[in-house]
Amino acid sequence: MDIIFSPDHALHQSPGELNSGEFVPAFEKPERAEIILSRAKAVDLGPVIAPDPFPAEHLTRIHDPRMLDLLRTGAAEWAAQGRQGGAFPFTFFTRGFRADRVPQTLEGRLAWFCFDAGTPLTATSWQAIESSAHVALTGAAAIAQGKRSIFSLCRPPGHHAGSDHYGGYCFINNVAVAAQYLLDQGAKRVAILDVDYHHGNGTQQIFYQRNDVLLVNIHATPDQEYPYLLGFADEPGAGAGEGFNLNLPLPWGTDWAGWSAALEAGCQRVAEYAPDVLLISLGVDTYIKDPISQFKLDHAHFTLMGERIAKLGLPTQFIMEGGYAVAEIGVNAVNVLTGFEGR
Ligand code: OKP
Ligand code: ZN
Repeated sequence: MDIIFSPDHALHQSPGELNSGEFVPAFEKPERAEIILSRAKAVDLGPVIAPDPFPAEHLTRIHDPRMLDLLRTGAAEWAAQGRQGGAFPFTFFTRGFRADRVPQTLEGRLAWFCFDAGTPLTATSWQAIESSAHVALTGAAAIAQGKRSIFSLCRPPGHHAGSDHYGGYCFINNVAVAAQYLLDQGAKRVAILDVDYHHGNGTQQIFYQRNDVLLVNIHATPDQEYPYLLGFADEPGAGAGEGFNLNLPLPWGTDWAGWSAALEAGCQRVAEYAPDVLLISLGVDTYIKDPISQFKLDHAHFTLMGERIAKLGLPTQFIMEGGYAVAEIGVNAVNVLTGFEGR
């Protein structure tokens, strides 16, 4: 399986995040991608290929250009105002605030577009953010040209980023950009299976009213877990999209028995949809030792996950999302891929 990877991911290095009332070192750090890449090389997964450049219109197909402007220039503006560290919001947009005008100040735009205190912009973040989207697009282009499987080793991740909001360590929704690219290249139906521990709220928001993208999400219930505000079972899609969003929330403590039952249900829905292409939002923070998660999957379960996905028999693009047990993240992510390959 070809691996799409850019060393530019390391240009995004979060200075830290607010966690339980304290500013702590970021969980989403550059070592994550390097360790996955090392493991992929160690098992000879396939050639490592650099991303191609793509025109910005592939990003504006999914995202508000004003949000992309903020991601591109916000950190420089922050520094020009004499501030150190990453550009974080201090206030957050919510019900009751003016929904009809995007502010002009940097503080106002951060409040408008960013939804949490864990997703700072630094001086060189944009290059990493854009390269991550290009890693997804390059993988999608390979699938459009007939490849049966691809691993897009994206970093930073993307599934929490919506059309006009970002957070959860995510800036551009890489899997959504890839899905739209595949549709633009002629695919009629694309399925996304999100196996990250956290609900992919951004991906859901982007495709909620559409039936050309089926989204299946397996995740910790928002009754207990981030992102808290979306990802419940009673979110079937709306309008033309009704029936094309399937949330499979699970409680803290879920082990392979519970998780694999949800995977089975999700795979059956994907098979019924009969997509042209399958995209996997591949988070491995379901791992038992993940530092911010509460599921109980172990190394061998990731192999089984890949095997089950392979049984769908679809052209499949894996797109990296979360996973924070840095030492073990390589084994877990690559086990999904070797499981998929049946080895
Ligand atoms: C991104 B992805 C930890 C706070 C966690 C954000 C989690 C984002 C996860 N106490 N806050 O889905 O892996
Ligand atoms: Zn996650």
